[in-house]
Amino acid sequence: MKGKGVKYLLVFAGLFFLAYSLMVVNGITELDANILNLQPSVKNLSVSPKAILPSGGPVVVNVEAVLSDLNGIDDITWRRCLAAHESDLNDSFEATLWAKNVSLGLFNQTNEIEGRYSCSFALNPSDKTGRWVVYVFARDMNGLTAGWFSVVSFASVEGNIWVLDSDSDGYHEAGTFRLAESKPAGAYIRLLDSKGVDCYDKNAKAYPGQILFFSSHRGDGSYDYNCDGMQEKREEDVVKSCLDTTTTAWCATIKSVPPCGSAGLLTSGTANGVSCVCVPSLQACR
Ligand SMILES: [Ca+2]
Ligand SMILES: [Ca+2]
Ligand SMILES: [Ca+2]
Repeated sequence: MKGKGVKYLLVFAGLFFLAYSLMVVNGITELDANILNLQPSVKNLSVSPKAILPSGGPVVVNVEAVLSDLNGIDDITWRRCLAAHESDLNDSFEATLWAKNVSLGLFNQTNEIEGRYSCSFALNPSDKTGRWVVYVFARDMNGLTAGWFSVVSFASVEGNIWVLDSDSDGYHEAGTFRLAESKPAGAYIRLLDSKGVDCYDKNAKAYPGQILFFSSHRGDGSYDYNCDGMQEKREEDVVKSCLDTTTTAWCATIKSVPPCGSAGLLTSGTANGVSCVCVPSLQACR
């Protein structure tokens, strides 16, 4: 009975010591965080787009960065996204003008000491072209700072944008942008040299503004040769009759306007002083 009591006492003493040790350890850990003013850190995730294509309107640049501070991310009290044109920066990356200055917001907290932050700003047609330096900046409660730089090329790539013109009619296929200093392999032309967007890039006779009519489809079943989205028939009127020059007999009356590419119309012209000849022709369209 006496031996059992000692055993319980020892187990109790052991548990108490273990709990006390954990409290001390925890206490020390918390004490460390409060005493040490650790510097925040900023790490690059991404800036996109890195090169901005010419555009008639503003282009939004999205920035993502990982910020961490061993004192906890709540310790980071000042977070900014800054961007300056390179001509406004000195050699030590101090800007005389940060033309873009927006706050950096947390969107995904990884853990107590780290989170993913993002910001976005717009580059407008009125902004300077060339290189822009993006600076993500963080400062903690104790005034310790950290930052990270990246570069965005704005509208300086205009001459290096290539587009496909497979049928060589001078009009390019939509959505075929390539960025390259020299001509990529294939039927690429500079965007600067393109006359516009082709509606069908496998037939050089089909392009915006085509004035001619054709009696066979352009290659994909459509007769829209002038790229206006419609298939316009050349002959919309029903030809009533026609004199056959061989038999000098009147041809049968045409009852309806044939569809594009179909026979049924009588060609017009002058023969023997008569204003038409009786030869069936195909409906042409554009
Ligand atoms: Ca083309
Ligand atoms: Ca074409
Ligand atoms: Ca058309």
